[in-house]
Amino acid sequence: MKNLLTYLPACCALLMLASCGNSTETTESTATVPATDSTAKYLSQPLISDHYTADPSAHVFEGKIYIYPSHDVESDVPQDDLGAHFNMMDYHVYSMDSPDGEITDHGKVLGAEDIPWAKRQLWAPDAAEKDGKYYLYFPAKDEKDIFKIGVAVGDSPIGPFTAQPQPIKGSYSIDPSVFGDSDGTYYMYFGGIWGGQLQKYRNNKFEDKGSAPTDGLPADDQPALGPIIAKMSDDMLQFAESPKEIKILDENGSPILNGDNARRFFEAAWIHKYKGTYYLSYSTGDTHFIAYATGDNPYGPFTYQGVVLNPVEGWTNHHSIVEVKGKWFIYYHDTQLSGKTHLRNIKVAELTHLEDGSIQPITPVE
Ligand code: FUB
Repeated sequence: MKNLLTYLPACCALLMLASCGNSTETTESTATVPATDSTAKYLSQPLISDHYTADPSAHVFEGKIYIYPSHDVESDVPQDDLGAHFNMMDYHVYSMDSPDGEITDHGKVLGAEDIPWAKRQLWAPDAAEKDGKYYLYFPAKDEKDIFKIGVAVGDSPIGPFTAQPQPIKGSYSIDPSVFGDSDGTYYMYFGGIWGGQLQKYRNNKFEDKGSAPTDGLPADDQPALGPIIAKMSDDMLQFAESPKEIKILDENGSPILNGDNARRFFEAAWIHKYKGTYYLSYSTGDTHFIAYATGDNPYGPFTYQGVVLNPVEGWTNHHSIVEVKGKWFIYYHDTQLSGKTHLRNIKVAELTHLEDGSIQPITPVE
């Protein structure tokens, strides 16, 4: 009975989705299903409602918005604190002419079966364009259940993408995001703690200190782990340097500490550049914020500034920030359609930089 009740919201959502008609490749940006919490007031409605999507990385390529999310699926893997139930096996690509327009599902562009080294858990991806080629970056667990980051190459933003036979040399952990700076240099930011395994590494070396989510984390009065950055090689297929840890500092110039859960880095690093300043935004994980810190170069250090996105419905919070025709938007996800942490739906909202360069915090649900 308990199982049935647990699955009921998702089943209802799916039944209602089915009744929305033949779930075509194109979906209206206005959801036609009711909220799982009928009293909740959502800032935005799900962009996709015929399957589950999360961790949306949005970019403008060739004048159009392309979105590269995770493809959430139900699976028989039991829930745990390492996120084993996030057992995704493929990626779709979506496009929109404008953030308030229709969204087009371009279908599956890469699956675990196409990636020689990947076994399971295809988590949050990102994409980049260079010289007319498109690169889809993704984390996945290998045969030994260790997260690595791979890349697949295509000739168009919607693929098809062909995976490289091996993961990027020296890559580890999850949540790659690739930022192309105005001087033509590309950098990958990556890393995530707990199930994302970042706490198992120091100075790029694997040091397994146990299997609990917090084993390997610094003590609470020590600097928190930061996201990792590496410059990409000219061919975008490898790191051009040894990855480095990014420092996130507080207002006094001291490192944010591991015990400062409301401000320390957890996962989902994303960079955008606004008026010459680099904005590093990231999820604080168990406190569920998208926070941001600013710096004057891609490597940081970055100084904590505040919250971009308050907690969404669901446990995870993961976003991207993109400029579209002079306006800024945040793509994010919540669990409005399913009520389940691992079955999410992507959304979009406008983001405002205030006169002083700070970001006006967004509240996704009230
Ligand atoms: O989607 C799986 C994981 O959940 C992502 O990699 C994390 O950022 C979190 O959103």
